[in-house]
Amino acid sequence: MSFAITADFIASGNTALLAAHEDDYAALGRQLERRGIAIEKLVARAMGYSVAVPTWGVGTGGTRFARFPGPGEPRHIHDKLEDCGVIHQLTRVTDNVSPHFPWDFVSDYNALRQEAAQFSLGFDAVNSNTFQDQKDQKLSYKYGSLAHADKATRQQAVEHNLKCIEIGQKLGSRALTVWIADGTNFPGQQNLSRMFENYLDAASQIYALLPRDWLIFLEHKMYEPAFYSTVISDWGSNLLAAQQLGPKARCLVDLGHHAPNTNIEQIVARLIHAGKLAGFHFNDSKYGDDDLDSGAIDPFRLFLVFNELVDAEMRKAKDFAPAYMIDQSHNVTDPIESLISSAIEIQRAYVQASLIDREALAAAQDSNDVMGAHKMLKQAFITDVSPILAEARRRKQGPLDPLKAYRASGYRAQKTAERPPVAGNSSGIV
Ligand code: AFD
Ligand code: MN
Ligand code: MN
Repeated sequence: MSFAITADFIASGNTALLAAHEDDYAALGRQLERRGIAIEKLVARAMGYSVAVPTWGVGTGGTRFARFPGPGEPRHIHDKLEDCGVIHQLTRVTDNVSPHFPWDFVSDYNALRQEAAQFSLGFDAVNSNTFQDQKDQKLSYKYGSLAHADKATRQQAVEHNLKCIEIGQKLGSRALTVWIADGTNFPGQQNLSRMFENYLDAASQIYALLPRDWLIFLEHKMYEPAFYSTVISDWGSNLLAAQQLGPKARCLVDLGHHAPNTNIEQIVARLIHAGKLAGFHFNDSKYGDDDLDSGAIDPFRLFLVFNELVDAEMRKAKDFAPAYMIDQSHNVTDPIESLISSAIEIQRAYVQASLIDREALAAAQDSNDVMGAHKMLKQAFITDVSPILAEARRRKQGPLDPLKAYRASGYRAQKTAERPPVAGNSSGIV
């Protein structure tokens, strides 16, 4: 029988922290009341929020230089689900996982769905992988996949995506996320227009076979592994592709996939306007696709993204139903700690953005009260909503302090004993 964190353990941890929490919660409640905000409404919003965890995020990540495996790493999708279960148990905000294939291939997906349900987990978007060659694969993706110059290679990549959909249907998923690494490293290596057309042709074959209630999420990324040109490099190319494919195609925003200093929240606003926002891969970065923990580097930017999202939600923007997912690489931390912390930071940004009085903000904007409008955003951002997040967790039988509970549980040490290290796995990505 493998080790698990119990409800009793969480409850007894909370007992010791309860008096201080109640004090903080009451104080914040009084402060918000003076600002005309009912704290209960915010707790309800925090309780209703959910963000999916990527199955690949619970393994230790790395760079192209090295990977330093951590103790007790998950060896396969079954261990990954167990770890994702703990993240949900301790945050009460990550009730879905986003699997990646072929990394998470198994023989029985109905059984996998049951297994996930035992951890109160469901499945979010399925991710295809045509950026690596797999063992026994007929044609190589070295020079591309859906945009490859060779038709048979494009076809192979289409078939892999169709297989992902088939698996996703068994798992209860409703979307396919497609990120391709296709691009070039040398000017002249390929015809830039033809690559895009090849991509559109291949993607439309996947689109044509999407189940009725499914969406396809197209993920853009400016560079890496291609360093001169990438086929779906930015939100412009992404939007063009999504528009050409049809209403079930939407654009996924990975926060790390833009040029430095790009105004990501404005891109989000544009995609909302077009009814084409698929959702997010949350992470944080300083220089590029760093895949650092959400809110670790620039929490204000995360907040500004949520400002657009809450605004769209409040005004009931058309076709607005974003899928929230995390996409991070945890190279120097325990991935479970990083994902716990990130999920809470994302939920925090959502609650902070919910503090804004939208009518008052619009009035300030209409009268060109620049400082007044700016201060409304800033005041929301600097409000410490931690007691609201803690209360939301407590009401769902979660811990007041998830990191403290995780460390005290001894989960990692237990798993280190249960999971012998996998030999020979030194690749940078998980
Ligand atoms: C890429 C993308 C993407 C992909 C992942 C694989 O962000 O979402 O699935 O890395 O690890 O950079
Ligand atoms: Mn991503
Ligand atoms: Mn990425």
